[in-house]
Amino acid sequence: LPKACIFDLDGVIVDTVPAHFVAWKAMADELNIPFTEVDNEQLKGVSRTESMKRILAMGGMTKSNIEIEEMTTKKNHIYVEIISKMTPDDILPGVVEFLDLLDDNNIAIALGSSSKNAPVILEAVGLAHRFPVSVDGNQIAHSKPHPEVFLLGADRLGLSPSECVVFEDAISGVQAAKRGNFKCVGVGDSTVLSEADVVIPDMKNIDLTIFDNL
Ligand code: B16
Ligand code: MG
Repeated sequence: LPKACIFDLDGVIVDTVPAHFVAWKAMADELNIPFTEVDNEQLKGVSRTESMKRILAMGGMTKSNIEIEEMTTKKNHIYVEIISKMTPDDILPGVVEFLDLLDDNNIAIALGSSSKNAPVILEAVGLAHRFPVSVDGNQIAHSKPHPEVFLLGADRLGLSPSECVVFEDAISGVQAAKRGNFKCVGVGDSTVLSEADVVIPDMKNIDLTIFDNL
């Protein structure tokens, strides 16, 4: 068994992926850049500024840093408006049961999210106390696929990457885990997350056998 599990937030613990998509879609529409849920896969796990740059690149556009800052601020207002209504009902199915199972087996729990909104979201859904080690977008210089967020998490746990398993729903997050020498469970579509060591469709009904194939 691993000594710890490090969880991504958006798309693994809470159902915020649709909210990010709606907010980015509003920005893309303003710029007349076509933007679909398939395009959105490329933004998952990626920082706010880098996400904006990727949308502009999809439309073959460039903007000044000031304009990018204005657009990301606007996107975040739309996003925060949606997440301000979050409750424990927005925790993804199976998550609480799996956290309980890890606790029962003395496997440590940490958060590794690119999101600067992570602390607010954890409070809103009532899970802040479940993540004594919590690394988020406010504490890192490099967003996924850079491994910094997970390496900092392992460091705070006092563990090496090989003792931790990362749970991720994003291509960039799986890449970050692998680059940091972590084992990685992909949560979602196995064709999208093919670089993960094992892929599960969602967090429902997971037990400790998930670690058997890592
Ligand atoms: P924010 P995760 C990531 O969170 C999201 O997947 C990604 O869509 C978002 O752009 C990024 O956080 C930054 O979020 O704008 O709230 O700072 O999946 O790493 O938990
Ligand atoms: Mg995610």
